[in-house]
Amino acid sequence: MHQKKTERVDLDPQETSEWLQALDQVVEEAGPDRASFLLERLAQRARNVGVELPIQHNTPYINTIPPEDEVPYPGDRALERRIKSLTRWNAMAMVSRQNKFDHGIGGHIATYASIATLFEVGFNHFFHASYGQEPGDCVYFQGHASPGVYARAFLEGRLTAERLANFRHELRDHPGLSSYPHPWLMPDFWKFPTVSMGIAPINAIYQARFMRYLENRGLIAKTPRKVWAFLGDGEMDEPESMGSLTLASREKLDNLIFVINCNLQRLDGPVRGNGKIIQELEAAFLGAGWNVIKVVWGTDWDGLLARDKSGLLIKRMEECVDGEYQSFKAKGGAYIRKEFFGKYPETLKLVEHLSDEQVGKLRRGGHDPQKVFNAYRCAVEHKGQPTLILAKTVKGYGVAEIEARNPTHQQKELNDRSVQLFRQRFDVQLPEDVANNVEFYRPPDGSPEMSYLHERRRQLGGYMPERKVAPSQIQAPPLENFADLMDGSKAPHPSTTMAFVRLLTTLMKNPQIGKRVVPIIPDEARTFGMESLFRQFGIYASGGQLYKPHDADMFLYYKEQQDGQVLEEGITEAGSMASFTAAGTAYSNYQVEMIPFFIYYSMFGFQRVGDLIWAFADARGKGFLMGGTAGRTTLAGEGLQHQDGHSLVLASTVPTCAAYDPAYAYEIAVIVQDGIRRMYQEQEDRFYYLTLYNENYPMPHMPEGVADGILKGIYKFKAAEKGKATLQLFGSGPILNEAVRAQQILAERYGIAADVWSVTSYNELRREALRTERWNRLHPGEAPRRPYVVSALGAAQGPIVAATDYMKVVPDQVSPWLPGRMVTLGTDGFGRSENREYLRRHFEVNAESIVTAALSRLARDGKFDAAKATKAFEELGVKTEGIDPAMA
Ligand SMILES: Cc1ncc(C[n+]2csc(CCOP(=O)(O)OP(=O)(O)O)c2C)c(N)n1
Ligand SMILES: [Mg+2]
Repeated sequence: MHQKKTERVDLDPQETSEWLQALDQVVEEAGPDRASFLLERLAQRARNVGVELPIQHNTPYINTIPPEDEVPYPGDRALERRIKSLTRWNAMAMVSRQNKFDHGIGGHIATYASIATLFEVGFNHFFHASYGQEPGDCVYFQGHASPGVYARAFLEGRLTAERLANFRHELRDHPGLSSYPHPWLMPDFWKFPTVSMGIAPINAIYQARFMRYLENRGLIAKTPRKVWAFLGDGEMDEPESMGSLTLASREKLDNLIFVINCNLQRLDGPVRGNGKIIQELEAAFLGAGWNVIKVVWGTDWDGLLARDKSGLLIKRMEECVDGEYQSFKAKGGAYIRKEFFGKYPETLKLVEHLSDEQVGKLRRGGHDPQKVFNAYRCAVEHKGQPTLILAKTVKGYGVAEIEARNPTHQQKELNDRSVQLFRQRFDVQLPEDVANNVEFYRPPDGSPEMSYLHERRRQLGGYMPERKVAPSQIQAPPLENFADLMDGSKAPHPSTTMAFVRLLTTLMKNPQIGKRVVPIIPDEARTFGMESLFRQFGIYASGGQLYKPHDADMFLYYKEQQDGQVLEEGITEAGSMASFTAAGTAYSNYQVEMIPFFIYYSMFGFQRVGDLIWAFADARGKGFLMGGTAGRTTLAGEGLQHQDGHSLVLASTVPTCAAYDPAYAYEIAVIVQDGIRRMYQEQEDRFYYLTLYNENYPMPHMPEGVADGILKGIYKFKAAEKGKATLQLFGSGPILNEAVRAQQILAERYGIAADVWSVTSYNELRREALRTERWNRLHPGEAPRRPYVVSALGAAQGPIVAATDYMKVVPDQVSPWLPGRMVTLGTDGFGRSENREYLRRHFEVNAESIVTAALSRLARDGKFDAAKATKAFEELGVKTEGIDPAMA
């Protein structure tokens, strides 16, 4: 039995000391590399003879880069400090002033106070706005540190004082500044929405991966470009933050640098009061295969560590938990001397030459430009792995009274005394009146600090952040290109999913735009019949295919290649969405327009990764989300967790998302073709969501003159065969076929003529109607305009029965403009494992339910005999006393 580590006692201190001395001697005489080699050999031998080795995923709680490996700081520290102090001042002034003026408007002081050095070293030495003619680095700025980014842009002369004064006032006559990084609100400035915690880390990982994809496919030039992601330590608790770490190491993304601002606090209190967040994250990232650089202590500590021969200083550093580290900063020098150094006489002695004030000011690594610079330098030079920098900082750094206090995150306003202390602390050089009135300040042009600042940015290729849009490079192929979708199907008939795969293949073969198409699939290609893409276009694999696939002798084998086009993501909708985001915003980040199609189980889209989709919209992303195996009754067998009856409802909440529920192949062709035209040719900031189903049925030939209706959301698909219709039937997706069957039953068995309409998008119909209604409301003196849904129906008579494989609220979206006419049938409630016939009967969306709903309604209107209507339920097998599926 091995002894547990905690129970181990030193049985022979003499022997221990000899081993340690031997090691010291090797280090001294042959250097650390030799020592490391010997230890490795020893470990190997130990394992071979059955000695249990402790798994070590932590290094000591000190800086990863020893002082002797540092290079001197290349910049002018004094000038950089003045620039940083002014940025701190303007950021603080911006938030504080605005909250005095407009109480409760919000903003954050403490976060930027902690991250300022981490940003400034980057701005002065690392963040490239461009590499020659090529676009530069992608920098994800920690969202609620935005005041500091604005303050710097103000110093650079890119934002006016008026603009700063209008922080969080975006709806006035003058332009304001958005609270957080939102490309939607500041399209010339912000590139990456980051403030929803967890979005930046996952998007940054996939951004770095997509950069490689574009390089490997020859679509962009290879440059030393990096992805920098500045993240909060609290933020790392989000599952999205750490969920894709191994992708980054597997893909050897040495173009990716995470900088985690470890200020030890989140909103309410300590991130890990009882532990150490830096050590926890180090272990996790090391385990995931990252290069980890810890920046724990500032230069002031180097001397103390060097003088500490007892080893007790490191021991003390290791044994304190973050809750204590927070208190040290909150309570100041005397407290630190007593509680930290005072634990051992040896450590207390180390600081006897320092005053309490000096002890209080012993800096943490993330506030020391020398340490930060060296960490960034090593990160940028590191090859073969992504790098994580763990920078220890103080939340609310330098802001008296709130430094390291639990409520610091929420602090919005500073009193006069705090403002003056802040000024002294950072030695902010300002004219007196500017200081007293807490005004914004930019030194005159030509002053040393302004010249320095501009020169640094010139060296780094321009200012950041800045968002630019490439001129349109894409022409949508004409509809005729998709003839096989337009001309109707022959047996065996396809599903809309199969029709889409044909369309995608056609698009990918298009000589002009084919190479820009990015199919993204989270391990679902076979479900959607897309495996043929693997062989035809290759699966992207940065290292190529290192094995012979077992199916190599088959036509459609599993082909991985370095310039493969398909992103086979594995089972991660969040990761796939992050790829979709990188691809759908490449037109601004790389000046290359890409057309992503993300094909997934519709149930696991909006509901699972809705926040990532929202951020995609904010980022003005373009592309097609394709919700496969859609429809609560069309996806047979799979049951409650898979059957989607509400993604269209969720899609309707995203302003730039045009959502469609097509029934037939030609509808898909029309929507996708026009989508490419609008998004790329016309450069509209919108994207598409299309449902795709797996039911096979005949695809009709596209009728004349319906394209406009398909795009706007409704067209008449099949007029009543005999007589003038006194009833209208709306259908969408495969349920349109049920409406057609209902039309037939109504005519043959009940003598009622009905028209059938294909409703491709209630969402779009509603939006258009709302726009029209708004115009009418705002122009009471002018002739009212008619919403499209009303004019499309024209003189069509009678009530409307709308049936959908989605919730009733989807068709109900248009009922305000069709007052009193709509009867809606939909799939509210939990799904079931069943076949389509039973599912549609259960949810009351089959043809029989449509017929009985129509008769019931006509009877209530006095247009049909009530007794006959009642009997029809029995005749057609529609239960009247069963349980309501909405709650079943
Ligand atoms: C998904 C999500 N949940 C909650 C919030 C609200 N929120 C904003 S900042 C914050 C605390 C952030 O702590 P940390 O990441 O440590 O950043 P710090 O300000 O300490 O640098 C929270 C909870 C959010 N923005 N996003
Ligand atoms: Mg924090």
